Amino acid sequence: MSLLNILRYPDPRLHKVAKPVSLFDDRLKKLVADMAETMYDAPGVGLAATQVDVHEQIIVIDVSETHDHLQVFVNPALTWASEEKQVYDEGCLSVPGIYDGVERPARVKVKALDADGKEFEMEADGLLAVCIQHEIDHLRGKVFVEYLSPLKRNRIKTKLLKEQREMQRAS
Ligand code: K2U
Ligand code: ZN
Repeated sequence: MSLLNILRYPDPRLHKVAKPVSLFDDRLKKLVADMAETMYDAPGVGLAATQVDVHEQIIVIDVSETHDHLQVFVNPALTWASEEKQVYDEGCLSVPGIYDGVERPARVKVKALDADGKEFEMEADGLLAVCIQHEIDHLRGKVFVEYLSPLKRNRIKTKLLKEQREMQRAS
C-alpha cells in the first residue's frame, strides 16, 4: 500500500466534481487501500478521493475508537436528512490547523456501493453523520471553509498560502 499526497486548500483541484465509479476492479481496491492508509496516517476519520487528486466518487471513513472499522462508500448519495440540525467543530486534512463550527442535519440516510459494487443504505448520526456529509461535499468540489464567512475564508486562504510558500522556501 502507499501513502497518497493530500491536496491543500486553496488548490483548485479540490473544487473538481467527482465522477461516478463504474468498474469495481483491482485498481479500485488498491485505491481504497491507499486512501485508508493515508487517512489513518494523517490521522483523520475520513478521506474523499478528491483530496488525493482522484476525481471519482469514493470515500473512506473510520470513526471507531479503535480505528479498525473502515467504511467504504462508492457513488454515495444522501437519501434523507433530518430537520434537526447540529453544529460541529469541523476540521479537514486539506485545511490543516483550521477548525470552525458548521451546522448540518443531525441525522442522514446514505445509499452507496461497497468496494465490491454491492449496494447498501444506512442511517447515521453524531460524528459519522458529520463526516459523511463533509466527505460528500468533497466529492461535489466543496470544502468546509465555504460554509464560513468570506472574511474568515480569506484569512484562512492567506494563512495557508503563506505557510505553503514558507514550506517551499524551506525545502
Ligand atoms: O475530509 C477530511 O479532511 C477528513 C476529516 C473528516 C471530518 C471532518 C469534520 C468532522 C469530522 C470528520 C478529518 O478527519 S479532520 C480531522 C478530524 C479528526 C477527528 C475528528 C474530527 C476531525
Ligand atoms: Zn475535508
